Amino acid sequence: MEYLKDQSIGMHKILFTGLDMAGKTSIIHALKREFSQIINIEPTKGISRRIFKLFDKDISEWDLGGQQKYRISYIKNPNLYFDGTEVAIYVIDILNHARIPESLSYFKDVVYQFERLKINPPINILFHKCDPELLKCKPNEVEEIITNLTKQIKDIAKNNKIRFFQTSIYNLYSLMNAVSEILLQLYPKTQIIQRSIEEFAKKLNCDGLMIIDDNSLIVGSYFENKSAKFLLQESIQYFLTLNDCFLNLGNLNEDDQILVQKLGHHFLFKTIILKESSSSYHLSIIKAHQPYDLYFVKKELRFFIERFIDIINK
Ligand SMILES: Nc1nc2c(ncn2[C@@H]2O[C@H](COP(=O)(O)OP(=O)(O)OP(=O)(O)O)[C@@H](O)[C@H]2O)c(=O)[nH]1
Ligand SMILES: [Mg+2]
Repeated sequence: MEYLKDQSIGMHKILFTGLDMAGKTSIIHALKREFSQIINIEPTKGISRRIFKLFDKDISEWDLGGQQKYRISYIKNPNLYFDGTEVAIYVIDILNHARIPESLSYFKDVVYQFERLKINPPINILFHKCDPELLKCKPNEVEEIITNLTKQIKDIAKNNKIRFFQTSIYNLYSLMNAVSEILLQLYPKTQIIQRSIEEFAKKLNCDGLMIIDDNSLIVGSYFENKSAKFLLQESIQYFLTLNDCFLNLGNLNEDDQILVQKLGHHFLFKTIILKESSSSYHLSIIKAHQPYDLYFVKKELRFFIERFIDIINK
């Protein structure tokens, strides 16, 4: 375990914690779009750690298995597990009413460990398993649970910076949105990036544009109106999975793109691979008018992405 700790030096440490069965590992798999792994998911034994890049920074993601025996050992050795946390993500299964008191009690323990270690990471609560079907059938019930929980969590967290999100693995966008907002807090350049995305979207005269990285994180977006926002958010997971499906069938060609005409809009989905860093970014664009412009934006897209990388690396 000391070995793991030493390796994390110089990286941003993100901690996923919560009770067993809350859905932590499923969230991580969903963001990697490893849906087949979710079906056969096993409880995490101890901790599972992964290192990935967000822009030019290494993120060390710690997924703490939530079974009671592990929770006891984390609390006994807080400096081994909680120390160095820069961002905490606490996952609560809102479907399991019976275990909510237990989850709040463990949350209290976690907050106490941060205090003991004299660290003050922003805490992000995921009210998880807010499945689309559930929100449709029982919106009031869900709202009541969440309002109650929010109040109790704020009481426990006292002065900690805390944010709340509603998520479900059945709504990939909810995870992409939550985890990107959480991680982008680490990047002071986010606002500059956002401005350059807005400028580019206006130049293309499009109604909406989203840029997504390899880990399904939204690095920036622009929406001209509510309907463009809704359509891009609802369709993004299908574009990403369709793109994965084609990647499994063969290598990506520079000219490859997915174009869809539906609901009076034109959608363009394109992956740009940066050879220098071997990372890739996905662009999703929606446009209601002059759709044929989309066929001629290849050069502009590449130019924009290169500029965007320059901003990140400066
Ligand atoms: N309905 C619903 N079920 C989910 C969701 N996310 C995860 N699950 C299910 O919740 C169960 C537990 O998921 P895990 O990801 O293993 O939970 P965990 O928090 O990693 O559990 P530990 O590793 O034991 O700490 C699995 O059966 C998942 O299919 C969700 O958004 N909605
Ligand atoms: Mg797990």
